[in-house]
Amino acid sequence: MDCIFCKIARNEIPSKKIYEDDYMLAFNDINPQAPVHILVIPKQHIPSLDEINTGNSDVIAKIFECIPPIAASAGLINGYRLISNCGSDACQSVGHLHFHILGGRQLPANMA
Ligand code: DGP
Repeated sequence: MDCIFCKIARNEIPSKKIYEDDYMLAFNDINPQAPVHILVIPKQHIPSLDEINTGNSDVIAKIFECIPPIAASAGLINGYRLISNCGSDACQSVGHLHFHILGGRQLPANMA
């Protein structure tokens, strides 16, 4: 698989890991848009939100269970934003499902 996030999940490309278990990996974004900018990915290759289904939604549930403690461990006591860009209109640039955790400053109210 020539997927950059699969390579990060396999430790073939280095990343600054925040959290890891059998199902997911959280690491710092290479181009942070906020003081805290963490990406959370499933280790299995799921291209985007559009490919979540009954066969892989257990992993998605595990990711969502882990997001609050990951945010808390990053010190995001005043809140954070969770984003997943899906497809070209949303400017998804890496074709491996990922969730951006953004925080550490007041974020703009209008995202569009
Ligand atoms: P998106 O536009 O939603 O597909 O976001 C992809 C994010 O992935 C973008 O914020 C930059 C980040 N990214 C791309 N390549 C790498 C990499 O090799 N390492 C890390 N840590 N982040 C990457």
